[in-house]
Amino acid sequence: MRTQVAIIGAGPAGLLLSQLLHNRGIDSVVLEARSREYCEQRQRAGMLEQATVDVLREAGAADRLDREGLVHHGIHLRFAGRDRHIDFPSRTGGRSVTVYGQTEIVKDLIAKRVDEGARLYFDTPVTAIEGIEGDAPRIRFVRDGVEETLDCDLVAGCDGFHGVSRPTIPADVLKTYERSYPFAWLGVLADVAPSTDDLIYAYSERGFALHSMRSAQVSRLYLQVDPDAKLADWPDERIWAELRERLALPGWTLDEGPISERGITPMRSFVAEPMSFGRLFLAGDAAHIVPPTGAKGLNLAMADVRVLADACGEWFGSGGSRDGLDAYSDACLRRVWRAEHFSYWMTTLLHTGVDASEFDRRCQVAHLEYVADSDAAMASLAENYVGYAWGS
Ligand code: FAS
Ligand code: PHB
Repeated sequence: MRTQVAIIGAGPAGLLLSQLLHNRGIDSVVLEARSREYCEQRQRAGMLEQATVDVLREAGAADRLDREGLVHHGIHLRFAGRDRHIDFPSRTGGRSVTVYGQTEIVKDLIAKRVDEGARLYFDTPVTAIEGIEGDAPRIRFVRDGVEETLDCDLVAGCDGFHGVSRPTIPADVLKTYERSYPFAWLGVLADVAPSTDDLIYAYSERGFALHSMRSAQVSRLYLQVDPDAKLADWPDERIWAELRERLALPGWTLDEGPISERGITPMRSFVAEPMSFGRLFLAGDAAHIVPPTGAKGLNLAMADVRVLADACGEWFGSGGSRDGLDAYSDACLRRVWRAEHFSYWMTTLLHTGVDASEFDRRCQVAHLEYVADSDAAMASLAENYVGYAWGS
């Protein structure tokens, strides 16, 4: 088999890249280890920056997003019996965000790629990437139990944190940066109308809680838990009791309902540099991970892919310029590091480690008070949350 761009992974990064390349007349093959059903039901992100909405529209994959996405004009910071709503448009020159589940983006992109006859193969794990330092990379993969090969001009490593792409970059070239956190998130989907208009980010002595949503009928909620927490220790009653405690505000009640999905996500900050080597280009979680507090993971992946698609357009186009590909890593990393810092800042602002001292806790509340009472601080949070203009 042969193609121009071999894409490893059919998460949001790989699927969007395949569509953007197709729109630029560039052929690709997507190889995905898991099943289509697994990819479509995997509960993850839910908050889209405007730039992400724009690139999905550019890809021609935003019809349902435009119908069903929930535009949000701010968030609530809730702590010490206070609730401060931080408005985005008035603090960012009119910008907002959209709530639309990553599962829905994956479904929309898969449907479009299949409609357009894309070579998109599920249950097809890549086992090796060869020849990235030359001009004829080769991918080895397994399909129906048989090893096959795919020859290509470029390889896009969109295979997430645990994929095979990043380790293909030589150890003496690759540099990684990492921070782990002494807590994780327990996330649930509940069949109950959200009890809030905009998302609530709540700091409490008992730990962080987030009230998000997926639609007018489905709530998405998260609790800070210990890093080694087990779902078995969190029956529904305990989840709702903890959410009620941590989100509590005089005069406000949390509506409960049947929990349909639950999962525990570890919290980590991670960056791999460079994001490219020879003919291999990493995008999305294959290159970087952020704690979900800043709602940046999915948005970073989409931003990487837009840069890569433009660079591929230049290289495969009439000009044949490799400038965009050579600049890819640095162009992405500037945005990645800004999102890494914001995600770290939001996480440490709102979470207390179990071993936090009284001094730490009092400083944290003072920091929250400052953010809630300072227009400058709220403007800074707002402009980071709604996302950065491309290339900034
Ligand atoms: P993905 O991990 O989504 O996709 C990679 C794909 O590559 C997978 O389908 C995998 O099966 C495939 N793959 C791996 N190895 C392969 C191989 N050898 N061969 C072929 N295919 C292979 N972000 C937020 O903004 N908010 C959130 O609340 C949030 N929650 C999250 C919860 C969890 C449990 C996780 C893991 C992540 C969460 N994220 C969140 C971040 C998440 O949304 C990612 O940023 C997003 O999925 C990144 O997309 P991709 O880079 O496409 O990687
Ligand atoms: C979500 O809706 O899944 C979500 C929203 C905002 C976050 C994290 C997750 O910061």
